[in-house]
Amino acid sequence: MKKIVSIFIICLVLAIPCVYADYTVVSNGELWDILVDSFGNEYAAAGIMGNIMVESGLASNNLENSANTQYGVTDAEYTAHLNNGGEPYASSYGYGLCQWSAERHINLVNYMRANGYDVSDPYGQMEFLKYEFENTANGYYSSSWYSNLNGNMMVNIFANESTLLSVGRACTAVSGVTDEKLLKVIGASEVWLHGYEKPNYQGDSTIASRASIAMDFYNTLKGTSGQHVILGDLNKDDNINIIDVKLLLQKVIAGVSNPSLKERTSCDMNKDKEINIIDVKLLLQIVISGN
Ligand SMILES: [Ca+2]
Ligand SMILES: [Ca+2]
Ligand SMILES: [Ca+2]
Repeated sequence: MKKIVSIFIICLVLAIPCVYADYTVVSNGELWDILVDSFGNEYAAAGIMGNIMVESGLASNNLENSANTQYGVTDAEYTAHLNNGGEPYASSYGYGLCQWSAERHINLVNYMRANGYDVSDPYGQMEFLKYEFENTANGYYSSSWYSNLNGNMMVNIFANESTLLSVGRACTAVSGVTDEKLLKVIGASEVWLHGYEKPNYQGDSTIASRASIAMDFYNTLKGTSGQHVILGDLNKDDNINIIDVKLLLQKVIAGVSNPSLKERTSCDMNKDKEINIIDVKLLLQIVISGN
């Protein structure tokens, strides 16, 4: 009998029509949650966000503005072109949250396609960022230890607060900061700049401006990680209801063997890194109980 009731509920839920929301819009808080989840602490998240802000203005469909002019194409039009399978003809310019350019622009497009993402999906881009971080050798800052860094070392540095603090303390481009937490943010921002982002100019003014923005993000968002992405809100309409249950059930029926970052942050109700019928049950219970 219990089985029959369960099957009846599944059929009922699957019969509900649903509409997907726009996945390409990401709030500062949401990005903060994603980065803290990916890199393990708020200093790294702030350091990365300060850099990304300068690169793209946190717009995940942003094609470098000089390419918009050169090719006479808007960010939305170029994104649609890529999503329709077109060649990344503007690849010598930056695209996306980190303004990936040249072969990294092409690698991003290939990664997003291979993993079923809209190329401008901020979750997919943050997943690519982590992938690139861990799999690509980095560092050309030949006068220092940055020249020897690779992706895994970068991950370890971000996870090591004492290293971030010592880099922040040694940073002469930013003066007057004594708070240890802010010094760690400065350290994360600088490691990101020299070890990963590597823009053409990495001098004091670049270091200082990016660290300043990173500290602003830290001061605004510290202590709020995990509060911005609504667990169980699969269609991102800021509500949890039966439509989300349906989407999760469909996902579980289709099978999720290796959950993506987006799937983990929105679907893994019991945070056991697996997405299965237990998560559907937990979400259904929340919807039924009304909270
Ligand atoms: Ca643009
Ligand atoms: Ca929802
Ligand atoms: Ca789970």
